[in-house]
Amino acid sequence: MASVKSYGADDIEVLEGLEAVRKRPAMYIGSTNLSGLHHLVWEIVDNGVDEALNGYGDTIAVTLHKDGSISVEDRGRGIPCGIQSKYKVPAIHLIFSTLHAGGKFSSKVYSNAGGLHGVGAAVTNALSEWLDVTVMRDGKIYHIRYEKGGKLTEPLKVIGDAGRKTGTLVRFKPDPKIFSSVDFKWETITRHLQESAFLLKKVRFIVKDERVTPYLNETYLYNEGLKEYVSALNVNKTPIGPIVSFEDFSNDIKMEVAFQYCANDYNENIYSYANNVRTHDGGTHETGFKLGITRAVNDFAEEKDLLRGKKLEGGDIREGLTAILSLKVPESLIQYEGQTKSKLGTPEATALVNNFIYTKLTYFLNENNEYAVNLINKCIESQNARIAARKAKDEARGKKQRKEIILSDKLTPAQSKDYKKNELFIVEGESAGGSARKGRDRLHQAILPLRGKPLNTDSITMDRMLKNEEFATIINTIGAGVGSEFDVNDSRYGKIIIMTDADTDGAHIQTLLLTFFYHYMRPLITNGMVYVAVPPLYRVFKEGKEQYAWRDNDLEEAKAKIGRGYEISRFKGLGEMDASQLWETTMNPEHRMLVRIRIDDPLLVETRVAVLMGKDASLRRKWVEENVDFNEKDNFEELK
Ligand code: 28G
Repeated sequence: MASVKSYGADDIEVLEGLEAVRKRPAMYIGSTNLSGLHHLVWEIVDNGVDEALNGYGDTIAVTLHKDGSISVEDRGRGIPCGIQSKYKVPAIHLIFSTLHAGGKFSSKVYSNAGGLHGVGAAVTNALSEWLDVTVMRDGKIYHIRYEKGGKLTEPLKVIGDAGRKTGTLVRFKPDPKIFSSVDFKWETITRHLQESAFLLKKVRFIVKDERVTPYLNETYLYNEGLKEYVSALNVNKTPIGPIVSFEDFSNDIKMEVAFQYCANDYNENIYSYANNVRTHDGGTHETGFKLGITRAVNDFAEEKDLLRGKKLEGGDIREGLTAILSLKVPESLIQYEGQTKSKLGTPEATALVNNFIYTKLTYFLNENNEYAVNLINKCIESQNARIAARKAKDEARGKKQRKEIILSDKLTPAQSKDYKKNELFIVEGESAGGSARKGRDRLHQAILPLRGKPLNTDSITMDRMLKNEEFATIINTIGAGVGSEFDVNDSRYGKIIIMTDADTDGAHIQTLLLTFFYHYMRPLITNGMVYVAVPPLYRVFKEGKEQYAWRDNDLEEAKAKIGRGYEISRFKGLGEMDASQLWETTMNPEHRMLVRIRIDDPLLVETRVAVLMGKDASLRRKWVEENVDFNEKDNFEELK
């Protein structure tokens, strides 16, 4: 069949562009670890999503193949394959071989601004062993192929008849020379696509994993969008009232919000987005949202005479709130604060969202009086709790002394009063607790052993949790309050380190503790103060010499270091290590490995709870294997 012209001098220039990407990949995709690897996928998916957003095609399908490649398919118009007039090469070739192709050639107003940098399909090509594109368009099937970091090996060619079908299929295999791991993570990909599906209602996302038997298969399609997102986030909670949603369009900015209140939740759970990218650190739109909601509730409550003078604070109104705020801002207006795209800076967003929420919520409260009165009573309860806590604290300060807390006799405290430097080890089992006590750094490390499994705090009230001895001890030990009264500045420890066996029971205990911290001391997590200690799996030794291995990869290295005639012991639990081994391998800041607990993905936290609390141990193991990535060096850096 007909080949579509060969390429001229421009092509060489183009290849030099991709060389730059291969030389400094992190500049384009943030890193060359798992996060960077998945970035390659988001770049391609985002193009398909853009096409769907423009109204062409309503399905995006992602498949993980056995050979380590991944394919993404859409049913849009198909990437244009004609010769581009300026560069005299097919448009499709420009898209896959020039940087910034997306911005330069497109005239679209809103863009699904992709991952961290939104750099386009050429970056994916540059960092792939090979990349194939098949396009159905104008009744034809076109194909083009690149190898070894974006070198054109099969020029654009018509390979068949498409009939009336249209769409684009991109399949690529990431280059193992670039990435520390080329193992795509099912969990990472499904969570990302599910998040996209919530934000882009009515677009169907299909994901398939052919690497495992039987194949894994998931479809995400949400006709109600953000409402369903809120509903998924609140699955394990006790909702008060319905999920409410508003949308509006003003000054070229599209604003959407969905929210719901829950009982027994002392946190505010606000997740904001700009052009379908999570704005982790909020920004002008989130500020506007908070202002609007505070104003609407206070004005309404005042008008109905429900407040007796004292106004509600924003925090009183946001306690127990789950909200998704999503803005579509035209490219010309979008601004971010700081280096990353995690904080929206667009100034006009504050007033726009403030007025949007104020107007819609005021109307809603007036139309739903019973809901409104309930909500305001809940806010007043939060307000009373806050005032009482503040008063107690002021009194304690007035006495000019830190309240001497009677510490549990289970705790072995640290000697130092330098709270920021102190570390609290919460240890699985009395016997490991004993070794930890003997082996620790007395100055800065405190040990709190746990007996058995902690209570699951996911679906119980705070009152019940407080009656639990184990948690009462933890709260008392940390000394910074609990729930809405928790104040991270009062924490007696700079690091809270969970130390369990490296098995499923250990993972379960970790989750139960993390669930507790997530619900009742969330600032500890958002401030990066909660860690999981990773004990080694193996000891490789020969008379006088020993090496530890934390993962299977390390084992080979350890064997090599010890040399011939080594012996290996496998640690099944912390209890098998004596005090000095435990210190050396797991507690000593010089050698230990810690995983800092982050909550990047709200849904992941909620589903993790569901998966890990469930009865299915294999699901649990799979989750731990996928999400606690022992190959991710960045999990461990600066975490000594
Ligand atoms: C399957 C995985 C990834 C895509 C399209 C469709 C068009 C397109 C893509 O245009 C820029 C804009 C117009 C020349 C646009 C088709 C207009 C008309 C498109 C994808 C330059 C590129 N017909 N579908 N790009 N054009 N899907 N999926 O990448 O002026 S990328």
